[in-house]
Amino acid sequence: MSGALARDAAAAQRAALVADALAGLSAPRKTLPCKWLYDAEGARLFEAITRLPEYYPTRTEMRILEESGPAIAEAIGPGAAVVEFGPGDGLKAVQLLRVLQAPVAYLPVDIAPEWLEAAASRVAEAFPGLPVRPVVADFTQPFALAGRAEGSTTHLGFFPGSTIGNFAPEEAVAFLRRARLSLKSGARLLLGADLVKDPAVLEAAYDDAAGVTAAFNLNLLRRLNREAGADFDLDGFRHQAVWNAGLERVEMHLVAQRPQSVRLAGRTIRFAAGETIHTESSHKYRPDRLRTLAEAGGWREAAMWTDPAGLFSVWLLEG
Ligand code: AVJ
Repeated sequence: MSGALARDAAAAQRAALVADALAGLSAPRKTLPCKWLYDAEGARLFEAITRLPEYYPTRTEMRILEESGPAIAEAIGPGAAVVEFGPGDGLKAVQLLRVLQAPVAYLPVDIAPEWLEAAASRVAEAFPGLPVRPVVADFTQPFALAGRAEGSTTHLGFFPGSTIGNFAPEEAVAFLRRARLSLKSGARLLLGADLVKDPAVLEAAYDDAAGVTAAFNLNLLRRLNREAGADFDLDGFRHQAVWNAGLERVEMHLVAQRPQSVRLAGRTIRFAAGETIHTESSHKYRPDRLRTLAEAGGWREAAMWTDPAGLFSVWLLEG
């Protein structure tokens, strides 16, 4: 991107952050969209989270892709063009492409060009002959893929990590519908979904002993101070992860430790002691529930793989 374009994009992003923060922090139950957790420092902290002993999803999903690799490859068949939604560091794509039979292209989709770059170069390095075509798009909105990739039989959507769990159920259905349209007819979707389990295991995964997840959550306030001109006192808030049994999700909150006022974009936001900002929901699924969600989104189950302990699931859906 040219300097001017990059500056425009950064300014637009800051304006969107301020608008989201004002809306979320004026609501009766304060909230901030979890997508803002991922600035450069947030992305670095998330990578550190994926290596924590308590955070089982990343390594469990990688293990499923590895150990069920032959079955997954068999179910998918040769000639797939892999379209990954939110590729992160590209490591999961490398693992998937390693097991697939003769994949024909890799199309990472993300709103942030600098992230696409990281995933694209990692995959290009691991598979020198494979066409890699990054797509800059917000996959929480409808987007179009230009034509069908290089002689592929079909597009294979890839949405790992249980990122789908950050959506409320109705948003997840909307995402699944849009994904089906974007991927076009005959598409399939390989979807990672974290499973309901012992709340103690879940809460530890989102509140680790080393405090990395706490730092990840609190970094959102640091970002608001830097990019939205806010004056949050970081010592005034504490990280909290709670299992919401009714909604079957882990919620991250930032809890005000005492009454306080914060300035943000010319407004004053007041906090009572103990009041929280809800910063993320991570929904966990029972297989039946995921099936119902997939069907509401226009997909049906072709196959499902899990690890021996039943912690995490990988689904192959067909449109
Ligand atoms: C990247 C959305 C899958 O919900 O488990 C990790 C993000 N938040 N620890 C998740 C996250 C706190 C993660 N996802």
